[in-house]
Amino acid sequence: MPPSSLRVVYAFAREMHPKTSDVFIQYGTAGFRTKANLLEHVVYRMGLLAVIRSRVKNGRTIGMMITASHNLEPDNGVKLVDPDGEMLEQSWEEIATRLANVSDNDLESTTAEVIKEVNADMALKASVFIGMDTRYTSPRLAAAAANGVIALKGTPKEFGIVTTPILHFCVKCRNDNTYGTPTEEGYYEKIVGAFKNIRQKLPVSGDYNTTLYVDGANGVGGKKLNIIKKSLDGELDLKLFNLGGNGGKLNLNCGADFVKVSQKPPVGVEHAPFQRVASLDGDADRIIYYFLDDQNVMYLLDGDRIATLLASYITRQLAASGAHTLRLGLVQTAYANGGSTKYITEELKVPVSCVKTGVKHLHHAALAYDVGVYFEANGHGTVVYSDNAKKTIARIAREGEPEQRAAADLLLNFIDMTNETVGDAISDLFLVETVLCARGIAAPHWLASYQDLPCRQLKVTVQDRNAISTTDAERQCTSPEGLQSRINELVTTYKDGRAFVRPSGTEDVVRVYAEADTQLNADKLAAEVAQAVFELAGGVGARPEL
Ligand code: G16
Repeated sequence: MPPSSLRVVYAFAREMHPKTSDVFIQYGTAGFRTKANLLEHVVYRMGLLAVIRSRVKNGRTIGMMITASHNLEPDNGVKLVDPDGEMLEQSWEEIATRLANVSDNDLESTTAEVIKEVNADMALKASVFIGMDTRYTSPRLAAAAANGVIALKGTPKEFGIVTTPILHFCVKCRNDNTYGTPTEEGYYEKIVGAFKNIRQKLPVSGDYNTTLYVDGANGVGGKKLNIIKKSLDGELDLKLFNLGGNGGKLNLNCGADFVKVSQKPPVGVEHAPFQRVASLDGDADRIIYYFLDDQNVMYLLDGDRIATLLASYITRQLAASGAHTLRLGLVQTAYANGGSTKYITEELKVPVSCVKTGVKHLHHAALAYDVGVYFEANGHGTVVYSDNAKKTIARIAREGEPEQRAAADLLLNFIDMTNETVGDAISDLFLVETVLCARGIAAPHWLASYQDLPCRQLKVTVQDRNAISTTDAERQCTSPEGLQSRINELVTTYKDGRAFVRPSGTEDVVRVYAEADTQLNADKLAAEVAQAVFELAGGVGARPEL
């Protein structure tokens, strides 16, 4: 494409998606996220960038997802998906931020600059897959995305309303046809098909029962499970709640983030004692389990629990199949409960690494293992298998001793059931249900594997959340001055105390995490740290209360 034809980039921007706000916006933990009415020009520009990225990747397909995932309804967002279905390469985040913030008048020249900088061959074809969540603002933004793609003569393909992980899956399949078929149906065939296959081999046993309640967060995940439910032939009896009707609002007092952070059951879900419930978030890239006992006390089975459940099952299957050379490792963030990390290292004897918040960081670290299990405590995670692991397991399934073959064969189904591109609530749900069924256990048994330290998460609003900077996988805070030493002082006054603060990359807040020996102490420590943030980092609004 000759540079003169970039004129259309400016024309589209001025005519259809003008920049109407001067609020600076940054590519954060999972793309751009803010109030939906501030995003149209940003999404249009990301359409341009997706085309450039596709050309830099030799015409391979790039994904664009319109979603603000766990955020409330008035927000929206956009993120780019790389050809292997992974999050956008981090070095491009700065380019994305630059392009999103220039004035309309500078857009044409900045686009030309970026093309030159990344050495994109604009004569190549470019392909962009676009998906969106159920927010009422999403269709308009998806149209802006498509216009961005068209402005640079790329080919957009719109998937309509899909979960974020379905879009990641389709991008991967489009670029690697050995992974599956790049359609929503192709996703169901692979993930649900593998679950049904595995169920043929693993009869229901012990205390496991096939009924699962699901909190759909009034988002897209519940709707897709409603489609899947019809094909499950009783292998799993899904009872679905919060499907978006009856006035239920997206992520409001329900969904994985609400359940994890508030440590309360969601509204809109029926409860039966000891019945396990899976809570999804708005775009179904996170999942949390919980149950209530006969006194209505709630027990949370969060991302750490899911990670340990999956890691221990895979470890056993690898041992049973004789694949001793394959190295399994687990990746967590600073939010991982101290109880889980102790259990992983001391009981499971699995290597564990800690990285910064954000699936992009976890995913990358997990690739260092033959089998990398990664989960954030908030329920965002999956398992990735190296080519070597897949080949080794497939070889054993063909050539091993009969018992080894059976274990390897189950693992192959397990791998097929896994969406390796990103954390996926639906795929994770089937993985968890498979392991619980294989072990013949109910949720209380799962919970008993280790004890969590009581913890609390809070949010503090400050003038500029970037006043907080961190190091050591966000466990230490380097600015503002004096905050870390204050946190250190506070932590030492509590038994088993631990706390950290970090700026959110998806909401305009500073997050505070604390754990201690009792819930009361964890709550107090979190509140004291929140006050320190408020005082030293320019808090606005009401001072956090003790
Ligand atoms: C996104 C990211 C997650 C992250 C979460 C919160 O989740 O994908 O990795 O843990 O935001 O991030 P922060 O604390 O920076 O706001 P989701 O489900 O909203 O896409």
